[in-house]
Amino acid sequence: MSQPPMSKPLPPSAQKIQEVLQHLGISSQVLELPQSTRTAAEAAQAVGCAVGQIVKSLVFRGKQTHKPILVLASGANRVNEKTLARLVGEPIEKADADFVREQTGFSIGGVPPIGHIQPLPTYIDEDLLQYEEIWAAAGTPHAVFPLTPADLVRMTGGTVIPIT
Ligand code: 5CA
Repeated sequence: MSQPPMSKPLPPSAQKIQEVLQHLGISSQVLELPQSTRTAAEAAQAVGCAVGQIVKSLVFRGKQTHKPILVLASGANRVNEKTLARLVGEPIEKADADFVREQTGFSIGGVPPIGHIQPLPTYIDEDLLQYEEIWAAAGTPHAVFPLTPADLVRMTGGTVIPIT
């Protein structure tokens, strides 16, 4: 596992994402930054991109089945829960912090689009597809990685939808 020279080892959650990327054949390097990347706005500021280029990994929960749903939304967008409910086939609600950790293995602010403890049904905001490069969380609130929208679709097997 090669790191750039002089860089510190990644914390375990970020290292896991680096390894998942390598397994998937994606050459992207996870960056552990001194600045917070906990929110989309902070992540955009930290990497110097538009907030719309940040991939928010949002976990929802089916109100009836309690099944998890992962939505990968542009940092610029709010998810329309009615649209999502229609797609999922049941009313949904925003997951709480415990549910997010139980279902993904990661804490809010660092939830990545891949590498969860189980596969999650995944929906991808079509607005992310307009960018050449986007950035996603890599397991911690200080770790991110760049990727293309095509990589995001391929690595998650997610369904691209209008989310707003
Ligand atoms: N690291 C950045 C992107 S690189 C990140 O994780 N952004 S995020 O948008 O995907 O994650 C923060 C999101 O977690 C918020 O948009 C919000 O939807 C959700 N969130 C924050 N606090 C809570 C909370 N207490 N309960 C449930 N969801 C929360």
